Order: sequence, then structure tokens, then C-alpha cells
Amino acid sequence: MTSHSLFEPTTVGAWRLNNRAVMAPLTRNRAPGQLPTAQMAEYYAQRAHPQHGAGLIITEATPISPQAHGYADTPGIHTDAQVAAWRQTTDAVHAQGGHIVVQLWHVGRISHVDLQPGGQPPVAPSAIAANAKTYLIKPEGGGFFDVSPPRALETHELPGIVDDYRQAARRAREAGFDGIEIHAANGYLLDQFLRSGSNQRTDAYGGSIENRARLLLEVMQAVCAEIGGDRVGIRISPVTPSNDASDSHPQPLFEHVLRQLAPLGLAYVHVVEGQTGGARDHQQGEAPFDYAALRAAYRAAGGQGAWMVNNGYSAELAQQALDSGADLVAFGRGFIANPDLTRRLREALPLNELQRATLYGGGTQGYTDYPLAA
Ligand code: 8OZ
Repeated sequence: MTSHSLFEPTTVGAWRLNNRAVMAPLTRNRAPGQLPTAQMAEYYAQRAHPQHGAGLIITEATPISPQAHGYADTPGIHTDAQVAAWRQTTDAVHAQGGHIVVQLWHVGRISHVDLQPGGQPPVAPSAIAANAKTYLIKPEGGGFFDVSPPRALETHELPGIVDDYRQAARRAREAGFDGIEIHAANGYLLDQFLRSGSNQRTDAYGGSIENRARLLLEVMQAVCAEIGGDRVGIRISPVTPSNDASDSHPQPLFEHVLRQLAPLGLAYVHVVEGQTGGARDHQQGEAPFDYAALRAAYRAAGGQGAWMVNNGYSAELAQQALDSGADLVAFGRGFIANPDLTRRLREALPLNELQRATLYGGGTQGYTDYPLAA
């Protein structure tokens, strides 16, 4: 196996990337009226510099339909106005020589009646409420609130959801994105279908591993047919407990998913290792999750997509991952606070401190005002 450097160009799917450092998807709640802004374009462009920034930027999670929203002020990709507004971001990133994909999102049960069309309950595989919170902006200010109890989707509604993903992929291309990432992680709709703790369906989309994976695979096939597998990535988080996600046998579940995805010719597979934003060795099920076995299952089935790892990576851990066969490393908090994170890692420069109070909602402070290294 040849070893890679984080700082070298590489080919992934349809793209020639400037380096192997990826800006992870990061929800920032700065899109009033669900519309991407000029300020967002500036934020992403700051992180797209060929030598200093990310080789690939993954946008914040982006809802594919009105029903897919679950947090205040997240930017959609389901209207013509949103497509036109995203153009500011894709043009600004491309002007820097960067690449950007949009992360397509349906929150499922992680939502609130205040954000749902007609004040209806959120939708889910089964009518099981999550023990989770969502971010809402009320007249008195922004904060986290319990999610609303969901209703179970009818089987006949599922083709419509697959079609919403397909339409969003088409709109992503119209908006000038280099591709898309399907958000199948962190306890949102597709992950809710995958994992037994949130899926108690008795139709062809529940029960066995094959059935629980069905909706995700239909979505992946639809978006690959729409824009080409070499412009599509997927994000999974096999053991995260985020948003009340749980499954007692994640290893066979996710190995099945990746074997089924192998023929699609994906650009990349993005794996959150452990608890999203938390412990890398978090365990669900009887044994520690074996990520090497997951990758081996994908490769044995013919999967050639780049292998992207994520969760709390330092420069040193990143190099170890690349040495043992990963192709890309995604950094989240590092890129929030350091638009020039790649340069800082390369030159071992100190990092800016993350300002937690400005993560969700607000203006330019803690968003576009993090300084470059001297
Ligand atoms: C933090 C706050 C709100 C949403 C995820 C989209 O966990 C998110 C998210 C993260 O994937």
C-alpha cells in the first residue's frame, strides 16, 4: 500500500482535489428563511484556498424538502430561490479553486411541529419519539428544545421521499455544486430506517437488515442515476448515539449497506468513527466496531470510492489513518475556527480556539471573523 500525505492533490470520483483534508459538514443556523446567504458564501470561500484550506468542502446539512427541516435557519435545496442563492457559495468556492458538495438531509423524527408544514408531526419509520433536542429560534432567542413525537410514514409515501432526494440532487447540479453527500448518519431519517431502535416497521422497509437498508439503497440508486455515482458520497456513523440512534448489531448492518453500495461507483464513503463529536471508542453492540472490517467488506465487494474518516482527528492521527489506507480526512471543529487549517496542520502552527457560543445562529462573529495565521 502506498502511503499518502494529507497535503498532496488527489483524484476522488469526478474531482481533482488540492489536498486530502476535507471540511466536514457543520450546521451553523445562519440561513434566515431557509435561504443561503452571501455571508455563507464568504465563510465557505475562506476555507477553499488551494494551499491553506480544504481540498473538499461538504456543506452544512441541507434539507431536501419542507418536511425534511428540523432546525431553525438551515438552508434548503428544494426551491428555485434556494438554488439561485446557493450559486453565491458555489461560485465563490470555485473562484478560489476549491471543490464543494452539498450534504442532502432529511431529519425524520428530529424535528418540531413549529418547523413542519402545516404544523404537522414530523415523519419517521415508526411512531417512536426520540429522546433528543433540536435548535429553534423563538421570539426570546435561539435555544434547544425537545423534538416532537413523530408519525410513521406509510409505505406508499416512501417513493416520494426517494424522489425528493433525486430532485435535490438535480438542483445541486443546477446550483453549481461539484456533487452531493447523502446524510445517512447521526440519527436522521435514513439512519432511523437503518437502526433497529427507531425502525419497528413490518413492511419491506423494516425487520431484517436487508429491509432496514432498503430506503437508503433506493435513495443512493436514485441520486447516482440522476448525477452519476462519481459525484456522490455518503456519510454514515455506525455506532453514534446522536439523536437517540441505536442498534445492537451495527457491524453486520453497515457491512451489508457498504456491500450493496459497492457497485454504484461512489466518489467516497465518509465514516464518523465513534460518537459524533465525542469519544472515538464509543461502543454500541457487543463488541467494539471494526472499521477496518467495514472497509474490507466494501473493497471485497468491489467498492472503489475514497475512504474518508472523521471524528476528532489531529494532524498526527490523520497521518496514521492515511498510512493505514484511508484516502481523505474530514475535520469539523478545526475548520470552523481555522479557515487555513490545512496550512496550520502542514506547518504545525497553533490553532485558533473554537468559540462555542457562536456555533449555532448569529452573525459574522465566530463565523467569518476567525483570523488566518500570520
Ligand atoms: C449539530 C447541530 C444540529 C445539526 C448532524 C446535522 O449532527 C447535524 C447537526 C449537528 O449531522
